[in-house]
Amino acid sequence: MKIDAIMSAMGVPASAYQAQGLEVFSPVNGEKIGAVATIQASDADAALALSVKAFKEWRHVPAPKRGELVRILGELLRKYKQPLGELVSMEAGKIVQEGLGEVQEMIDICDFAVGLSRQLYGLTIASERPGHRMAETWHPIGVCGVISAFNFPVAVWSWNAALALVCGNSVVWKPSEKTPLTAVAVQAIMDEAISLFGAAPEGLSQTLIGGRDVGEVLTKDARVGIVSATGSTEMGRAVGLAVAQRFGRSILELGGNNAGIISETADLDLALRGILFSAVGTAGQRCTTLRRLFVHESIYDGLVSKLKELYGKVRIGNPLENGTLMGPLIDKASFDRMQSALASAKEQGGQVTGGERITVAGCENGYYVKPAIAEMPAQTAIVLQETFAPILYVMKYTNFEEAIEANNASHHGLSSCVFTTNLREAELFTSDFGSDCGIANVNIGPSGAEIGGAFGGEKETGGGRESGSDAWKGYMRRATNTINYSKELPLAQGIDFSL
Ligand code: UN1
Repeated sequence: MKIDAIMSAMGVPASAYQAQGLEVFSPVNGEKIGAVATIQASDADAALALSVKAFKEWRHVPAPKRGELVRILGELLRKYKQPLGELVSMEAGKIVQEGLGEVQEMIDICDFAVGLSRQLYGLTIASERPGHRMAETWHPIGVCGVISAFNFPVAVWSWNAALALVCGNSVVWKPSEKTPLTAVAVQAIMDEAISLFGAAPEGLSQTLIGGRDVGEVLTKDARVGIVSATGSTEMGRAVGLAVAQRFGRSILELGGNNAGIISETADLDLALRGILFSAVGTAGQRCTTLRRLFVHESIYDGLVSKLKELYGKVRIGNPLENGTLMGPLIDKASFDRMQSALASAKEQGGQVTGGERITVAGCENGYYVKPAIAEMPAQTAIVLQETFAPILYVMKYTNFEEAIEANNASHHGLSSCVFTTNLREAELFTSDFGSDCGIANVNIGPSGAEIGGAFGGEKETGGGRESGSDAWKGYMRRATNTINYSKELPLAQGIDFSL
């Protein structure tokens, strides 16, 4: 079977994916592709104890040396890019190009983290007192718990793990129950990296496959210094509250109800291509997927009719086959949610094109759909709800400031974009009065972010930042040091405390 070839190419033993426990069904055709052993919440205790022990050793390893482990991981990911990308495609249902892209993101963040391992810079601060020096130093926190979702089953782990490891933390990963096979494969690759590295403590990076209760251990146990969680807003609310309850730190990357504004000055060819990839790509199952579109009334009819034409040309089918652009939804529940959202859209005055289930030969049990365009009279309740499916709500606007307001009316604040050739509009969109999202793009869709920028967003998106820029600071604790190298003890604030 194909899965055996894929797994053996990465050195994953059959016992790891043909075990007893959680059964895995491919969204491509509904076939069972493996089963993995799971743990109970009670077993997580030992894993955390080991992780704490590993952290205490790992923090003694100099950061550039820690970077060496991540460099080896990046090299192995280059070596296994093809099989791992295909496995992502089989288990998550995204097209192979996007499965490979996801592994590329892993490679990119490894490279970034290796460079970072020599750049965990702190500040030197001017002291108001003579003979004093102030500094800001950065230190590892401890165990970093990673909770990830099905749609980016491997990249999200790497964004967190690569940074956490160079920062001197240990890592415990609870992957989505929908995608445990890719987690098993990534853990095997990590284990290989650790053995090539030679001197990493046991349990430095662990994967715990289990149910929600296992994730809850990570959120509630004070030994987990940072919890980085990606998933629904509902999940993030539970995680955020549990972690806050014990004053732990959380990095939350939750939903997005991302919008695009298409100005009357937009380069329409560019805009159409941008809309298509970000609304239809990954079958609408990225948290950065384009879900709401505000089109200037003067170009609305032409743009929407061209968009419908393009939608009709999207090759929907087996994501493992060359040339396919859109694969299936992850499961039946996802399909049902899409259908109910489309029914609500109609009830709320929308005109829906597409959205029906289609049969793909050889993949009859997969949930394949036509991507949907819902032309809405206004931003109704359903438009303001994130549905993790390829539904694009399209609306007209007259005034650019109103379009920005409409963009910001979402409860979420992850990603956004404007297509315009008007400098004023572009600058306004990215200004203090512009998009309120963590990502605000010009002449490029809202999805497909590079790892070099900080990734995350505001409001119900959770506020966390991962991957590039200074997101590494989220994985370290900051200390302010005041050092007195004088023979006096002057007090700050001008206080005289002499006897
Ligand atoms: C996600 O869907 O969880 O911007 C993240 C993008 C990717 C990340 C998506 N780099 O589309």
